[in-house]
Amino acid sequence: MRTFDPSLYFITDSTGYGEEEFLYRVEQALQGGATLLQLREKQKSTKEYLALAEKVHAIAKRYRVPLIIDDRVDVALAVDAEGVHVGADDMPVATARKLMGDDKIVGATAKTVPWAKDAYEQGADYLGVGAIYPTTTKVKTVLTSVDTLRDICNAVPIPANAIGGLNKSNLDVLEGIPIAGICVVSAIMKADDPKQAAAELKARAKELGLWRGAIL
Ligand code: TZP
Ligand code: MG
Repeated sequence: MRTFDPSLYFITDSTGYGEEEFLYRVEQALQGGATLLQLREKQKSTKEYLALAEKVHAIAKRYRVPLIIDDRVDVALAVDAEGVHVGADDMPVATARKLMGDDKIVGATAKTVPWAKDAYEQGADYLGVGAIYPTTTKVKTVLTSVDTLRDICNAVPIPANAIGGLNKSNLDVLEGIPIAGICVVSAIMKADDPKQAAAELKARAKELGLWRGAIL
């Protein structure tokens, strides 16, 4: 498994942006300090997903930030991305691991302790846990309590990140929970200034000591 820093995990959403604006925002987020990047596309054809993934990967490489592809192992392998993220409706973690190999990052979604343990046992390198708050990002999810988030962090030895509705003003609820970092979509993607938004999130999360579990 590659080493990675999940502390500020930026997940993209190209909805509503032309490609140039989208790629600019991704780059701004990396300049602002995002440490891990996920390309998340739900509407694109395979051809479109691949083409965008290649462009995003070229940018991410310049900032030495690993690129994770959401849902699609084939797209991840085709662009030699650093990893893939699988959820409940995607390929099982063990299958993704088998196809990706041991040198790539395989992330998984987990909303309960048994689910988290199962993902870990199947070979997941990290977990995304949420939604902590209601989210405006298009996603099929339910809320996960902060108590469950804590239990998951304590139940598995891999980094677990909080996700869902997180922004610089509502991270206090995560204080004292041994997460490895935070995942955000809109707080950066839809910000007036994505670079500043990423930098502020990073500063706030550091203030709260949310960096403890990071794999560096
Ligand atoms: N999984 C759980 S919540 C979520 C995903 C992909 C979306 C998070 O988006 P936002 O905009 O940071 O609430
Ligand atoms: Mg998925």
